Parts: sequence; C-alpha cells; structure tokens
Amino acid sequence: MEKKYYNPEIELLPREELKNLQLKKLQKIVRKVYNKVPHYRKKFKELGIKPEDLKSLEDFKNFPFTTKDDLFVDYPFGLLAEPLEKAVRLHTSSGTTGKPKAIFFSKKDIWAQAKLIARALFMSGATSQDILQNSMTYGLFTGALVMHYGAELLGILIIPAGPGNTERQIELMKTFGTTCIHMTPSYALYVATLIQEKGLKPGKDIKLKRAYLGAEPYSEETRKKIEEMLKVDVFNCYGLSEMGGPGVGFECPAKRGLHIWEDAFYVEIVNPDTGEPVKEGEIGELVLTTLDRTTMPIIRYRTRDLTRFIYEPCPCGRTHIRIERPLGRADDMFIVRGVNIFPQQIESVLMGIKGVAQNYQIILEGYDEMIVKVEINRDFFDGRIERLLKLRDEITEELRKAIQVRPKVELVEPGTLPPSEGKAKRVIDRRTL
Ligand code: DLL
Repeated sequence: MEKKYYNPEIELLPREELKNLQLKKLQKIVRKVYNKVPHYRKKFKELGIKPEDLKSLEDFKNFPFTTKDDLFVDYPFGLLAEPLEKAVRLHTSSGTTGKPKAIFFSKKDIWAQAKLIARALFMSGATSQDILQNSMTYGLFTGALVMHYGAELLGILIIPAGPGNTERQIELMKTFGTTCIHMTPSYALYVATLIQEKGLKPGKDIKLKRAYLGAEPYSEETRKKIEEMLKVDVFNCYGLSEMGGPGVGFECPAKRGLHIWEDAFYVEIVNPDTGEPVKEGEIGELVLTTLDRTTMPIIRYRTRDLTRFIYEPCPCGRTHIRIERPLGRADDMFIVRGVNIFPQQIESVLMGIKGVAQNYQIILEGYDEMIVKVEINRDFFDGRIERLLKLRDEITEELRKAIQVRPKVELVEPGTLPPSEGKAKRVIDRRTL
C-alpha cells in the first residue's frame, strides 16, 4: 500500500495524546529557560511564576510572552540556553528597524527543523523523484537553507538557484526538468508571467508540478492565478526565523488552512491588545512556543501575525491543528481615512480581476490619498482607450466595495513596477500626516 504519511505515529496521534506530549515538552522547556536564561528567569519572577506551576496546558497562559524586544535584551546572545559552542549556525531576520533578530541553531535544531520540512514536503506528495528549484535567498535568511536541508533529507534533488536572474531560472527549469519550486508568491507571479511571455507551455516545456510559496502573505486569488498560469499545485508554507524558518505551518493536499506541527510547536491565538486567548474561531495574533529547540528555546512568542484556528478535523487525517492562511502582520496594516486595510485585501481583489497582470503597488501620499498602481496584460494596450477606462473603473469599484475607500487607480504596462525577487514591498507611505 502507498505510504501516505512521513511519520504516521506523530501525524495521526490522537489529540489527547498530542496534548499530553505537549505538556511534557512544555514543562521541560519552561524549566530549561528558567534555569539557563537570566532574562526569562527575571520575567518569570516578575509574574511570580515558577516552572512547577505548569501542571496543565491551561496553566501555560499564565507564563510570560516573549516579544520581539526580548530578542534584543543582552543582544545577541542573551536568549541562549546553552553554551555558544553548541550552536552551529546563525540566521537573522531583518526587522523594520535597526539590528536584525539573531537566531542560533544547534545541530539538533537544524535536523529537527529539516524533519518537519521533509514531513511537510512528503505530505504535499513530493518524493525522492522530485527536483526542487530553491529560489529563496541563500544566506542569513532562513528561507533557502532550512528548506534545502529538509528537501535533501527526503532525498529530493535540490537546485540551489537562489532568487533573481529569471531568465536563468527558466533555463534551469527547462534543462533539468524541475518539478517543484520554492519562492515567494510575488516572485512566482513574476516568473509565471515571463514564462507566458516566452510562449513556453507549462506541462510541456516546463514540467512543474508543485510550488511551495511563502515568506509573505498572499490571497487565495493569487494562489489560483499562479496555479492556472503554471499548471501547478500551490502549497502555502508559513514560518518565521524566530521559530526556525519555513515549515512551521504547511498546507496538506486539502489546501484548506495550514497544519502547524504541534509536536514541535505549541500554538495559541490571542487578542493582540489584551493578550487573552480569543474566542473559538476568532481572528487574533498567533503565539508560538518552540517545543524541541535546544540552543535558543522561545516561549509564547508574539508573532504579530493574524490568523484563526480551523477546528474541523482535516480530510487528510492528520490531527495537528490548522490555521487560516495568515492575513499578514499587524504591522502590515495601514489606515486610510480611518479605515484599517491589509495589503492582502487589495491583492485579493486585483488578482481576481481578468486583465490584471502580476504586479501592483500601493502608494499613500498627500493628505491620506491612496493610489493603486496596477500592471495589466499587454493586450489591453491596443489603442482602445474605452477598454482601459472600463477596466480602471471596474478595479476602482471592486476595491471600494472591498475596503470602503475609493482609491485612485493607475493602470500601467507589465514590467513598469519594480519586480519582486523576494518579499515584495507593496506599500509606499509618503503621507505628510
Ligand atoms: O519568511 C520564513 C519563511 C521562509 C517562511 C520561506 C516560508 C517560506 P522571516 O523573514 O522571519 O521568515 O519572516 C517571517 O513573514 O512572521 C509572516 O509575517 C511572514 N510570512 C511568512 N510566511 C508566510 C505565509 C520567513 N505563508 C514573517 N503567509 C512571518 C503569510 C507569511 N505570511
């Protein structure tokens, strides 16, 4: 019989047993950070809490959060729970301001994360017969290397292409018969457009089967667009450097939410303002705890990412909880004329409109003016102005319905806006407010 699960004992573990396992691991990790990390000990003391107070999972909500700021206390080694010599790799993640977050991995941490990735790739249907072109950035960013190790562990042939040089990317795909790609969704849209423009036929000239897309938020409409353009199955992959990089959450073939590997992460969703758990099914901030990390365990990390739990059992049979595709970070939200807007809302409208190409940009300027620049398909520039005006009106109206603000929409030719090879910068705020 065909093996459906990479690690059935864990992936199908009944929830009660999964929770028991989590409690045991949490008790260990809480003891470890209390004993080994002065900053955590101080935080525990401030709340008057001790590791022994963790008797049930319910008790865990009384333990302190870790925020981004905590990562900068006694920077860069302050949160290490083991001597530095145990660490074998450093990854960083550049925040919006100043110093990058520094995350250290021991050998054990590297292979633990690789196993989670191998499990996730297997879940998507990948096997050692696949060829994965890894077009995330190699280097301090976790995106490429962490995926690389996981794919190798599964026996996949990796093409460590890195991002950019799209002509070469396509040549690699053609020459070596790439079956899977790993990149950001914004870059995938760009690559797909170039493939189309070259007149290459997906399925014939390019033999892609799956695209693992993550590292930034994207909408269901974008997924569909990429799936149609490249004739692939797109799997959403979520992660963050603080939790080891990609592979924290991953879609299964049901493609309805991302499973979080709960044997490796304890997951909560809280109200971003109060820090209290949200009501069942409500959107809130994802809070994650590493259960297996040795060198730099992090408890109750406030990711700033907004999502909600999906509680229904998954048709794939896995018992690990699913989250809705992350909406973006609370920080990604911007306010125009008093309305809270996420870039993903705009993307979702644009990518659902026929005629819209792959790239767009949101510019905020003057006194709360919002301009949406949209690249549209080349065949619209055939001199028929009324067609262009109609499309512009349609986009404006659809956006107004979705976000309650009427933006100024500017249509531009494909290739006008800066292409994204990694995480796209969608919003440019030049307001003088
Ligand atoms: O982006 C890790 C990663 C690499 C994930 C490759 C997936 C694939 P950071 O640079 O630390 O790490 O950025 C993490 O990016 O908190 C989210 O806000 C956002 N993000 C990552 N994946 C997704 C996704 C990597 N699938 C931050 N959907 C996270 C929405 C995502 N947002």
